[in-house]
Amino acid sequence: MKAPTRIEHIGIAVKNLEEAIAYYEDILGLKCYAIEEVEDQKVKTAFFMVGETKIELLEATSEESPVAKFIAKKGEGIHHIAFAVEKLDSLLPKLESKGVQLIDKQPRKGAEEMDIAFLHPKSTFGVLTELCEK
Ligand code: CMX
Repeated sequence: MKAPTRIEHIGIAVKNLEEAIAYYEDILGLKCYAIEEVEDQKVKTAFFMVGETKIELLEATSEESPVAKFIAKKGEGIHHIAFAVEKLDSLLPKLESKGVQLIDKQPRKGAEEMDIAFLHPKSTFGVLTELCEK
């Protein structure tokens, strides 16, 4: 596989988006440049640029949201890491043939109009991994 080109973003699960945004802006001095709801993922997201990488804050919009389940089980904190990749659609079957458990067998649309696919944390040493392509 061609190696990922960079860490696209780090996803952080929070209970309250507004309170978390205030921390990143007022204490760390970053600027929230976008807030977006991703309906099919049942999350509201807030984005910050840090160099080439983004921080993506995630607040659940429903109790069935993966983020709500994550917080109920593990509490707030780092939820996933997202790598920028090329040719995501042809990459997924290659990963599957190497034994990686795919959550998404086909790329789908995520925040910021990216094509995304998740890999199951059980096959990635405990880290929910997102692959994304602009
Ligand atoms: N990181 C690491 N481990 C995780 C995890 C995470 N974010 N989420 C769940 N797990 C672990 C659980 O702890 C559990 O482990 P054990 O079996 O050892 O207890 C196991 O995975 C199964 O978890 P679960 O609570 O039973 O939850 P589900 O199986 O229903 O779902 C997952 C788990 C990863 C498949 C699901 O959360 C998912 O599909 N995630 C991808 C989509 C997503 O997270 N979207 C939100 C972000 C949207 C965006 O960025 O746009």
